[in-house]
Amino acid sequence: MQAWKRIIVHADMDAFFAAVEQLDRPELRGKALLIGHPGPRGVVSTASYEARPFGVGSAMSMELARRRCPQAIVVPPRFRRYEEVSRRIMDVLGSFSPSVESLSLDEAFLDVSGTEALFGGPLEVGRRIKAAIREATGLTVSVGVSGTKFVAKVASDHRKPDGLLVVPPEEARTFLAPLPLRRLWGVGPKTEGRLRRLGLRSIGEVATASPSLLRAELGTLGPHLIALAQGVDPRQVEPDRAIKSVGAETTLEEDILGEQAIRQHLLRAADTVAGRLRRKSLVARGVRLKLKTAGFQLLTRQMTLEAATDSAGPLFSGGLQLLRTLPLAEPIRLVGLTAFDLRSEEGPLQRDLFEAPTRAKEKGVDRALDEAQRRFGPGALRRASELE
Ligand code: TTP
Ligand code: MG
Repeated sequence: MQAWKRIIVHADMDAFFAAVEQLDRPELRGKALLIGHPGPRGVVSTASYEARPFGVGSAMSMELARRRCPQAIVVPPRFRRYEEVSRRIMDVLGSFSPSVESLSLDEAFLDVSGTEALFGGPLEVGRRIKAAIREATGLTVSVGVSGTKFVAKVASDHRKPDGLLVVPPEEARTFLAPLPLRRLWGVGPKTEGRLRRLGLRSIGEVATASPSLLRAELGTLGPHLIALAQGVDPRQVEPDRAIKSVGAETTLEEDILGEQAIRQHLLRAADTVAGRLRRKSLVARGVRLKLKTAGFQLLTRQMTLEAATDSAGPLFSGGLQLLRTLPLAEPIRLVGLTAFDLRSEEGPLQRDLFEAPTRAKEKGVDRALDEAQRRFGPGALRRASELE
């Protein structure tokens, strides 16, 4: 048996939008659903598996879908909810590997090479991912595991819904051979037509086709398709670039002296940073203060907060605590505050079970500030403490 050089997982949620609706509204479970707007111009985002045997699915006009499946219940989409569930899914995937590349709300690649000691071999890691997603969201996912992105993706689709298929690298070519041309990445209706005119009818036939013939017909796409058909795909999983920190700093028009003066700028920076965190649905556990003296000396201090936050209050108090540890004899020309140690707000580990009762109120104030800034521009509203 050939060793696995890489273990690539592709995970794709089953009937994602429809499954979330059935999760949230038990009366919809087991029913044919069309997710989309009911009007004459409406388009189907997805159909529940109960509706699919009627020949309805994504991107079809709602009108046609309703004709084909008149008993289907039409449910308008709730994107914010799907995003929320998606964040939870991506957090779960992130607990299996730092190398997660999300392709859409419900789909991602993971490179889990080298995690065998932790999560077991290809089949075991697939099982664990499925169980962890079900546990965290109540939803089913289909998972494909192989040595390349392409084969992992085809494999996840092969046993949908709730599927798990492992294709060892040495079996990839045999696995792909009988599949239709359209399953090759980069083959749409046009390319399919060209391949057919060359007498090719399956992926297996592309795998053994003459490279020069395919190059003449398709240019560089030709050899690329042959490689894919042979199960060769060098593309790496490209992890989503994580945002490491969110900061705000101001270079002052006039140097300032002393804690009172610096406080004002600190609060403003905390508000800006908190607003940015909320817009990105992130919470921060770390806060860093940065000051530059009139003599261009850089002073920085950082600390860990008691709880992760996206509110200006805790960021400001953290900054203030740090400020008090610094010698403030010299005038200051720059004040900056940075939030770090970030995670997504909806993550399973981040929810603060023992939220302080004041937090809801804090959140209300923060939202009002966000809204005012959106409507009237930055600085539209000031906290009373800032005006003191
Ligand atoms: P898909 O993963 O393509 O479809 P799906 O999850 O609904 O079903 P499957 O079990 O076959 O994976 O897309 C994920 C979600 O993206 C889907 O639930 C709705 C949305 N979507 C659209 O809004 N329009 C589209 O054309 C497609 C393909 C998907
Ligand atoms: Mg899906």
